[in-house]
Order: sequence, then C-alpha cells, then structure tokens
Amino acid sequence: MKEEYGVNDIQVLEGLEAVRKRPGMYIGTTDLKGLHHLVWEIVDNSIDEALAGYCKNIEIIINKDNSITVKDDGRGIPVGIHPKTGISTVETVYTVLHAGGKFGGGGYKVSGGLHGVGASVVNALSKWVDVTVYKDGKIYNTKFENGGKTVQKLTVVGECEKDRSGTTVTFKPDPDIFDSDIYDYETLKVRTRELAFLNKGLQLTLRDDRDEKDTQGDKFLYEGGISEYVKFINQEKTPLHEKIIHLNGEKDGIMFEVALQYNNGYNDNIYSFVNNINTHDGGTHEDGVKRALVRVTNSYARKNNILKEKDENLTIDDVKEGLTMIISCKHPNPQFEGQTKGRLGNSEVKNLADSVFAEGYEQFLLENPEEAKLIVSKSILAKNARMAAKRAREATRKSDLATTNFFGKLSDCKSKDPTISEIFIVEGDSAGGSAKKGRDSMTQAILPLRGKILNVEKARQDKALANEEIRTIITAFGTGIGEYFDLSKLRYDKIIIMTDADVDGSHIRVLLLTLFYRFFRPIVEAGHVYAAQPPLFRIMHGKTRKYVLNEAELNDYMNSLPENIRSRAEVARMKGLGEMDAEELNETTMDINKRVLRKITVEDCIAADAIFEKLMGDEVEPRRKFIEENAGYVQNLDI
Ligand code: 1YM
Repeated sequence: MKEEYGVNDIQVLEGLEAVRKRPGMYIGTTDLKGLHHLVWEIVDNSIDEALAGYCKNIEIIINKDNSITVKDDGRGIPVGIHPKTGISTVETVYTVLHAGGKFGGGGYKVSGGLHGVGASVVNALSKWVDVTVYKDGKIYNTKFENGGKTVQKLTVVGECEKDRSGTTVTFKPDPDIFDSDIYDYETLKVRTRELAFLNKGLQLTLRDDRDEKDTQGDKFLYEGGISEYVKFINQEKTPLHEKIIHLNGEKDGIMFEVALQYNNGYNDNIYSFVNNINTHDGGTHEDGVKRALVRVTNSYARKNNILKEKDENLTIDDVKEGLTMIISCKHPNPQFEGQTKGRLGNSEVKNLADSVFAEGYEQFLLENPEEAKLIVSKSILAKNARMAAKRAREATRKSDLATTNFFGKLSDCKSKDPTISEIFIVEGDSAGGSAKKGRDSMTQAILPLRGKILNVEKARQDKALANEEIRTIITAFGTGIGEYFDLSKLRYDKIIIMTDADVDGSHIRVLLLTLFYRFFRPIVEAGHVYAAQPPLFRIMHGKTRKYVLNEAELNDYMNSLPENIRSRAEVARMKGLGEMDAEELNETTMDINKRVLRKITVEDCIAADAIFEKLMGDEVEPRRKFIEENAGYVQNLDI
C-alpha cells in the first residue's frame, strides 16, 4: 500500500479533504441549493465542450437512488497520462483541486487550462463517482468513493463504435455533507431550460427515473436562442410588436448578444448573463445596453417630434416599462464584482454592448415606423405616470410615522427593534380583531385588510400608490419603494400573511405576493416574507384540544389515539381564521413556539413572474388553463 502512495497522491487527498472541511467555500451552501449546484458543476464541463464546438447533446438524469447522471457526446475527457501527475487525465480532472476552484467561477473557459475545476469538488463531496469515457472505439471507466478516493483507476472496460465519443458521469452526493439528498425536478428543469435558451442549437434533456411514469423527460432545444427566451417570458403577455429584436456582435473574443420585445404591461423583465451565469446585479454589459436604449429612443422621439422641444428626456425607467430583454455575454476573462459577485466589471464590454445595440436598434426603429411609434408613445405615457407616482411616493416617504393616519388600521407593536418585530397581514376585520387580542403586543403588529387589495400587475404605479391599503403597507414596512427603497429601514423581521385556507384566502395571498414581488422584491429575496399556516382541523377529547394542519396529520393523530378515546373524539373542520377566538388563534397560528410558518422565496424570479402573469395578467385563457390543469390538486376548497 505504502509504495503506491506518492507525493502527488497525498497532495490530492489533502486538497479534496479541504473541500470536505469547508464545502461552503467551494459551493456556497450545503442546503438544497448546494446539492443542486453539484449538477451544474458537471454540466458546465459538457457546456464548455459544446461551446468549443464538439458537443450537441447533454442528458441529465435523476436516478432512483437520487444519484445524478450527466451524459454528453463531446470528445470525451482525455484518457492519456497527465504529465504533471503521472496518472490519467480523467483521474486528474476528478481528483486534483485546481487553483481556480473557487465558488463563483465556472462557465465559458476559452483560456483553457482551468478546465473541469468543479469536477474534483463534486468528487470530494460525493459518496461515490463513476466516470465513463467513450473514445477511439474504447470504453474507459474509473471509480471513486468516500470523498474522492480512487477505487478503480482508469481502465478499458469494453469497446464501442469507432465514431462514438463522449463522457458519462454518475455521482451520489454525500449525505454526511448535505442537509438533504433529494433532488427537485422543477429546480433542475428551470435551469436546464435556461441553459438551452442561452446556448442555441444545444439539446439538453432532463429525465426523472424516480418517477415510473416519466420515461420521456423534458427536451430543450432552441435554435433561436435568447429570442426564444424572450418569447417564452412574454408568452402570456400581450406584445406591442410581433418581431423580437435580436442583435449580436463580437470583439476580441468577447461575444455579446441581446434580444428584446415590448409588451403592454407596466413591469420590466430584464435578465443578463455572463458565460451562462445570471448577473443579477447587472454590470457593464447591461449598462451599455441601457445607455444606448435611452439615447436611441430619445433621439428617435425628438427627430419624429413625438417628444416636443419643451419636454424632458425619457429616462431608463420610462423606456424599460413593458420591456422584456435578455442580455448574454460570453467572455474569456470575466471580472465579477460586488458582494455576491453578481455584477460584470469588465469596462471594455460597455462600449461593445452600447455600439452593437445602438446600431441595430436604430435600424429597427427606422425600418418599423409603426412599431417604433407604439414603443415610444408607451415610454412617454410611462414618463407622465412616473412623475405622478414620484409625487405620490414622496408623500408616502415624508409622512410622519407618529402622527399620520396613513397607518389606517395598523395596530403596531411596542418594540421598535426590527430584529424581533413581526407584522401579520390578516384577512378580514373579524380575524384582525382576534389577532389583535391574541397577539404579543410587544413584538407583533397586526394589519387587517378589508376585502381584496389592488392587483398591481394590472395597474401603473401611480394608481397603486393612490390605493389606501397599499400606502398603509408601504408606510408600515418603512422601506419606501422605487428609488427611495432601503432594506435597512425595514421595521419588521417577519412579514406574515395570514389568510384563510380557502379560495378567497389564496387569492388575497397571491395579490399580496404580487405586490411584494413588484414593489419590495429585496424583502422577498432576503427571506422576510412568510405565510402563516392556520390549522384545518380541531380535535377535542376530554379536556384536550388539538389542532392539525391537514388531513394527513389528522389521520396520524387519530391513529395514535387509543380506540376508546378515538371513538369519542370530536373532529371539527376550521372554516376560517374568523372562527377562532383570540386564544385559539394565538395558540395555533401566532405563538412563536407553536406556530408553523412557510417561508416565501423567489428561487427563480422568471418562473415566479410567469405564474403571477398567468394568475393575475390580462389574458384570461392561460388562467383558465392553469385552473383546469391544477384543479385536481386543490385541497380544502371551500366556497
Ligand atoms: C459529463 C461531464 O466532463 N465532458 C468533457 C470534459 C472535457 C472534455 C470533453 C475535453 C476537453 C478538452 C479536450 C480540452 C474536459 N477535459 C478536461 C481536460 N462531461 C465532461 N468533454 N478534450 C476533451 O479542453 O482540451 C477537463 S474537462 F482538462 F482534461 F482537458
């Protein structure tokens, strides 16, 4: 044994051990996000192979045991002996922690040399890994166990057709490292689809072998690339012009691409990417496009006298209303900035983005005067509304918390410490009354809502801000909105939506979520929004009162009772919050030691928006379809 272990082997094991000791350094977290991150580390290598022009198909499979298989038809990882390590290149890629293997890297690697950095990280964090390479008529295989210890060196295990090539990797995440080892199909699907949009012509397939029925899986292949992404986002919306504008350019190995289409809505959906990674804080690629968009629109509007001499220029806020836009940049040496590395810093990209966009967009406006007029007129309407909204926002900001009646029906908590304060937004005055009596008035504020709040998906901001309920919420939160938004001013750690477990209740919940998503997205992203889970059943026997959340819990509880008690237990279905008295409401839904809260997250803003649009937007047909398709899943329908 001793002789087989050289200096290299020891260094290798130390490297992978470092990853196991501090996985967060390499994959961010060890929760569900980290678990899914492993998949993308492996898929990244296949995507690089596709960007190099050698791979057309990538398949991702969730196996029955929650291990993951990734297959591609690229050249196959090189099988020869690596000059530096003296072992096969495949094994080197999977066991040597490259210097660049830090969280946040990955993606397009035209520079070479840094290839496959994530593979060794995945190996370090896996119970076992199996790598098969098809190349030159041979099938090669190597295996690792328990955090990357080689249990089978690269060996020829069979023969294949001479023209077949590719790499197949299967790995099982180590349950000692991750909180959960169950993969979520939807999470993988959203990103797989996104990768297909961002890499035109590349076919990605996702399949769930845990599900007996799902044999086909989902296939994603978009010849139109990001144009089709724009179309996808706008599918439930009403576009202002039919054609999707798609522009691209290249300079010094930097590829830049943008696709856009306006719709008649009031929100924007602008998403930018660098090397397939979402730059959620924008950066030079986004800045360049926005600068050009504002300049070209203003100049067109002036030349055609749609914007008069006395009128102020349009700003980015005006021209982005109703805009769906995808920006994608492939850069050999990207510099990511900001605390979460979500911003592209490379200054040379700004002018490239500006010039590619300006030239192409100007031409589009000239060649399509009717569409141009629609777009520019919309921006001018947006500007007028924006100025009215600004006055309204200033009013919400200036209002003095102590003296104003803006607070409407808010019963605030006594504590001014935001880290321990919570606000319950409660459906209906009667539940609001019970909540007020049952709360801990030191830390819990209550805001009762009468009826439905305004649907902000269908209203411009000025109208939304004229709505009293919405103004009360804005003032209560304390953050302001738009350019005045400041997360550090949030007055509550938890914003808890408390609605009935019926159709009206979920409608109000969706309306509130729409408001939060559109006006207070950072609050949702920072994990401050929750849904209360009021109980659905009350069971009484003797002096015992027990509340349970759903039918499954009811059955479990009933089965746990001795027969003589069970037969005498009284089960009542809770009709709504209003039915509970203050004590019951406190005990079941508000008491921090007993209640169950569900955290609302925006895992994927794009997918969330699609659902909001479906449920709340102009088009009736998608809503009808959604209801039809999902009606079967509805539990506890109460009309
Ligand atoms: C399912 C995972 O890893 N595919 C893959 C990886 C590589 C290559 C092809 C490849 C790259 C090169 C030459 C090159 C990698 N090679 C390396 C390294 N799929 C998967 N497909 N030949 C093949 O870049 O020159 C790292 S990854 F470093 F060995 F070249």
